[in-house]
Amino acid sequence: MRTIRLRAALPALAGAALLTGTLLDVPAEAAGGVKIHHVWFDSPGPDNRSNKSLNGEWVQIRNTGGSAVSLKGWVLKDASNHRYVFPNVKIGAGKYMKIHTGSGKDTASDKYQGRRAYVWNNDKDTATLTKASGAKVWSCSWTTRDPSDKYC
Ligand SMILES: [Ca+2]
Repeated sequence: MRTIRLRAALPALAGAALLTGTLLDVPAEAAGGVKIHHVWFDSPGPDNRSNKSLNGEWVQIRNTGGSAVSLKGWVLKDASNHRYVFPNVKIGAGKYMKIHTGSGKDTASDKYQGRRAYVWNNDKDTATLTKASGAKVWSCSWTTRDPSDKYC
């Protein structure tokens, strides 16, 4: 009897496991994907607005998902709504991308806002990443309690 019961129970268990797996996959997918990983809000050295100093200020995003994500039209903005709109680019699975404040030549891993002034406040600010639709993807805040950078 015990064997029969076990055999009868196995398909039910397998079904439960499949169902659980399906239910768990939804939040797992939502949690995976693109996030703000690291913000260097206080560039090294004096804030002299040199291009090097401006580029020492950046936000690094990371794609924790298993497939490339198009960032076309996505927006990275500060608390004062200074916006950087992503061009038609993708971030590969598992890849990192830094968005620098100053000017430079965009590469797969480094993008440049082309600004002549700082964006990310050294005392406190919030970096927010949204999709083109405006849907919030991630936000990261810091204060003077944080050093010159913040892992999000
Ligand atoms: Ca700054």
